[in-house]
Amino acid sequence: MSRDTSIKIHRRGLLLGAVAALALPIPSRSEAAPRALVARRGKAQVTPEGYPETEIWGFDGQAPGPLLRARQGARLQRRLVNELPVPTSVHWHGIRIDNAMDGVTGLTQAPVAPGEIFDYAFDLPDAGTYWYHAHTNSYEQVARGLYGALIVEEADPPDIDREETLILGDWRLDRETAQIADDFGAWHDLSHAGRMGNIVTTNGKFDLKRAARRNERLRLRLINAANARILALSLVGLEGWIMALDGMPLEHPLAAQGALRLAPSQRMDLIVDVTAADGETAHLAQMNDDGKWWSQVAWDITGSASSQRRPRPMPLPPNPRQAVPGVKDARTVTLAMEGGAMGRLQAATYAGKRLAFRDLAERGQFWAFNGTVGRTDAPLAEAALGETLRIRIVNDTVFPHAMHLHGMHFRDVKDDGDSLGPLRDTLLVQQGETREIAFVADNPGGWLFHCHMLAHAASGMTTWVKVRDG
Ligand SMILES: [Cu+2]
Repeated sequence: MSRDTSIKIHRRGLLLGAVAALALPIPSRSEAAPRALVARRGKAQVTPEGYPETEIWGFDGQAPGPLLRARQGARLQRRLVNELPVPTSVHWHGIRIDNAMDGVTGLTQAPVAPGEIFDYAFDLPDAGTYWYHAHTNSYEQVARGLYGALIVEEADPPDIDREETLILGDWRLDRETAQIADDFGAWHDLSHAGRMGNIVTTNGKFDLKRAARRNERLRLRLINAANARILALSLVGLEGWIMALDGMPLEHPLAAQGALRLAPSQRMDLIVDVTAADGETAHLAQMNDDGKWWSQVAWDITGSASSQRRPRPMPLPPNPRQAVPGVKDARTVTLAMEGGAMGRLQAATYAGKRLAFRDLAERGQFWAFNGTVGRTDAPLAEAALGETLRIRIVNDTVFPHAMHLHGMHFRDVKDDGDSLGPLRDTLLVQQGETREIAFVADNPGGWLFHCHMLAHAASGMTTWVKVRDG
């Protein structure tokens, strides 16, 4: 029996959990409590050495939080312990998860109050690069540092020398004190491009330095944990391939050339060879539109791993359920995005009332989906279990938006369904652009669908999709 089938059976078992619970043996007292993941205050050296430390909120007091690693098919369990002064929750971004574990307060769970706990336990059906982050007032909590990497290892991993997980964060710090600017929800951020920082870190460090050898083969797992910043990255002294996007392997890896664009919450797995010579420095760089670049991560090259480069890598092993069949005949739902500064939104419905744009603005609400601000009781769409659904996203605003679907990955639809893009969980939709996505609604429950520019999500760009249970 293939692993694919056994996972499906296990998932089915989970769905029946509510009914079957009475028949299950009561866990013995000796059963250990899950490992803790403590949301609490901490300090971090976000700025270069010599500058003051920054007070952050982080999982286990660190930003980023601990790197979580598990094998594909394993079950991950963590007890969230909330030692923050405010309620919180954890979303396991990109995991095709049991709905009750998705961490969205108000939709899949109640907020975890200060001093309280919540036990997360879920299966990991897919290998790949994922991350976890607070999903309660996330425009503030993620900006304060409540995020970390979640790596799910393939049973049959690629042949590399070593891997590095690189999680990029964007901090808005007061230039005098190096403390986080507490202007969360500032109207300019809500109504324009979101909360941009003034320092971009890798694994919490402003200038991450590493060592490598010539012709060494590295797997780089890139994660954009920024609130709103779309990263344009490039490789200097490294050459290789894009192997996976948002955790999901590409059937045909792409050459990693030019600007590697990573919208908020997106991930990219690269396999790269060090082509810089002994004594040189290789870089993961940020670049601007003019092609100018500056170092984000630097690898000092000493010695060589082999005398020549290795052959091109094989694609990563596919995850289960990567196919999206029946797209051409699938039902299509439209999501019209409007609002923001310099937009055309005249009025929209907010909390059941039709309000003019200036009245919405007074309430800090600047964006609408299909004429409605924020999540309502009724979902954007309700799908039958297993139905393939298309969503046409019309961006009638002058800003790009990174649309993230919880619980299921989608493909973007090209040529009216004749070709499909890579399987992803977050799609960057540029200003004025119309894009279409399609996914198999095979995960029952209520799933958030929102902009991952987190200030936008808090200012109207949040809706949800309901998948019926059978
Ligand atoms: Cu947005």
